[in-house]
Amino acid sequence: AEAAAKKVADAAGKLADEVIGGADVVPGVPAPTPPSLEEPTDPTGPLPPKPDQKGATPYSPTGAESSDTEDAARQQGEFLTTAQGARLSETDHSQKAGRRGPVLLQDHHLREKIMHFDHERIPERAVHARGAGAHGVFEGNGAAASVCKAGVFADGKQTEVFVRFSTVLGSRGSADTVRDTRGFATKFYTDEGTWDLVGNNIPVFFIQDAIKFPDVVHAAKPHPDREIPQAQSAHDTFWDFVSLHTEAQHHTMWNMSDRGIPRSYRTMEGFGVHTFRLINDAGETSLVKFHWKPHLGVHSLVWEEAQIAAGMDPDLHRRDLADAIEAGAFPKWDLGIQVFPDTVDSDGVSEMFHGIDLLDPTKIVPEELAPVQVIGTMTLNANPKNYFAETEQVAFHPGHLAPGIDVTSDPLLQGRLFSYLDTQLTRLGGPNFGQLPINRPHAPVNDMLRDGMHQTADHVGVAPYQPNSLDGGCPFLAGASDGALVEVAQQIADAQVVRDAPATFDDHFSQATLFYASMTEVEQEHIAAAYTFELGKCYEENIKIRQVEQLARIDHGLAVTVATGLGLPAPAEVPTAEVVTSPALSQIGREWPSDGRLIGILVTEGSDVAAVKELEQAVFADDMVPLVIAPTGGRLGEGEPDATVAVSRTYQTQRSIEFDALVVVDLPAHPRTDVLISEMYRHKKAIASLAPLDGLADVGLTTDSPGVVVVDEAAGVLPALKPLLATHRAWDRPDPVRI
Ligand code: HDE
Repeated sequence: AEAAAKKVADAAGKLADEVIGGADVVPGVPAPTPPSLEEPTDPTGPLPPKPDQKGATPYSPTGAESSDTEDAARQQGEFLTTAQGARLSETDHSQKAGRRGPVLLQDHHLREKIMHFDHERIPERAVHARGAGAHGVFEGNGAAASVCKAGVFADGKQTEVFVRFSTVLGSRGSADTVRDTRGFATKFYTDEGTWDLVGNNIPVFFIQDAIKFPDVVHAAKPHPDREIPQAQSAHDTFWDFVSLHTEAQHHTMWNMSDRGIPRSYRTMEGFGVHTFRLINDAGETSLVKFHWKPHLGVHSLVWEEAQIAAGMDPDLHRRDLADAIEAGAFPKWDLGIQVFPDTVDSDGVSEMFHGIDLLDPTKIVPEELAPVQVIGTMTLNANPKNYFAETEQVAFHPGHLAPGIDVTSDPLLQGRLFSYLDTQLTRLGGPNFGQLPINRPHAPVNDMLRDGMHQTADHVGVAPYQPNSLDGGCPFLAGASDGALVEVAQQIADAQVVRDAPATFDDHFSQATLFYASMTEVEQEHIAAAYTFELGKCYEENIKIRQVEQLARIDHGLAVTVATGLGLPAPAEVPTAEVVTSPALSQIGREWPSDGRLIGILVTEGSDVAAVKELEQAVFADDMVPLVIAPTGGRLGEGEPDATVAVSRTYQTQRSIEFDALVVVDLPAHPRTDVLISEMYRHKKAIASLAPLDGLADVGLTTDSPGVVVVDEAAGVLPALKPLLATHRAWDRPDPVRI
């Protein structure tokens, strides 16, 4: 082992000499100075503690020891081996009959290596293929006790979670910032069995009945002939479907709003969408809708930023999530419920609330009618160690429920209960995906499921059936008092078999009207621009005309604006629903904390390094992230060890989309930073400057523009910037060009 270690050390030394230009690389030519091997940028904060990789057991963010300490999947020993554990001395050349001869079939190492590589890919998810995951902890606050007996909600109870955020339409390699719905799926590893809350960042869905899911997805995915466009709804088949199947109009309106282009996963709300039924200790039931409320507030990109990011940084959202967690800025969400009585109304109809059908997943219940009550808080505090093992292989299922949480007859939810088991057979290759580390419950499992592809359990006993006497009757059946999942007795109507829906499902427009009417003027402008852009990408005139006519049934003014943008005649005015508003639906007009926001600090070669350092530390101290933008990489103030500042972005690698605000220390004369400032300005982001902002009239920027402040000293920057960040953007800044 010693000899081998020496060999490795020598080889590493040789490699390092070659790479950094050690002595004697070219005889007679002096060796160049080795560059510093230090990270050019300072780490932004401590990594969260991670325990050793302990075999196949999932990582535990609460530090709880798992009962399973099997070592099966662990990398053991320091030597490279075959899959069978035979040590290898060479892995660069295949065995050949002589140096120039053909390769030998007997080379097991070659065949094993290539065979495994050939099968490394699995089918991507049919929808939600692109995602990013994180581990965390959910802590209940006890407020749900009167409506739900599930232990996960008990006051102070901590439960490990794994969350996967996703886009819906794009393939695994598509961009994060496309206009789309985002998945927000949470696996709660509760003591009473795993509970999955498989939701989205939009509280309604395109369809009311699961049988329409293949239709909407086929329409929304790329055209089947050329497979264009990737990860977009801006094409004919999508608008063909949603303009014909009008129950999609409400969800489509949310997609065209700023909700379709979130600033970050950290600034998204999440929704369970369907109505669920909760059961308390006394066996009483209530109906609820689940909401996730981000502590950082709800913020979005503007469309131009989303488009730029798709090219400049298609990983913007997954990078943002991973970086924040790694820096210790753990994202948090409150989990809340809207509670509705589980009663039958005067017309003998159940699951109705203020005339809203709670079984219709295209409807919301405005928060003003049923406030969201917080029942716990989730903190994401650890990144996955292995993307494939965790984020790719995690398998969610809306039917994974803990005692106290039950489904309703929402026909969309009912169909999902079938789909999520079924799809894993293709995706994960067999029925034992529940044994994968990320999918293993943290509650004890004693099922009688046996054998099958990828079986990793070594089950004991001879009687995997019930009843039995040969295994002593084990495993035993539990009663409600032992925490068993007991079905809730429910009256199912004395009914006939039909393929139909209740009459309340026929209202496809009133809540789209409610949503649009609840938006501020600037949000309405964004919606009109989004419809105009998307329909402008369609080729078929009749599809555009039909969709504009549907918009007229939501809001005639909106329809006229979009028609004008498309060069179509204004549609006829038709009656719309009575206009009511729900202010809670708007993202603008509220103030949010500035925590976790990214602040660009723009410097030049001649900038005062001490002032930059002071600024950087002040940003950190205020729980935000400073990113210093300089002409070249490395450090500012090299040679003054106490006063150096790491450069995070160069003029070449920066782009405005990742900064929430910009601090100009000195104004460079450089075309790339001109673009930076002009985009920051156009996207209504806060700008604070220590230098006079002269010569920027071309981009519309003057020192008295809203959201632009010029300050005299570094200490004045953050007090000026934070109130501007609280509203996310300077919404009152005039639009030089429509964004
Ligand atoms: Fe999904 N959905 N879905 N869905 N869904 C999947 O399951 C499906 C629906 C949602 O990060 C698939 O394991 C049907 C609503 C999320 O792994 C698949 C219907 C909502 C994720 C599937 C719906 C969602 C999925 C693909 C109509 C919000 C990603 C891979 C009845 C409440 C989960 C997989 C992850 C994934 C089917 C509708 C959310 C094919 C049939 C409504 C967040 O089974």
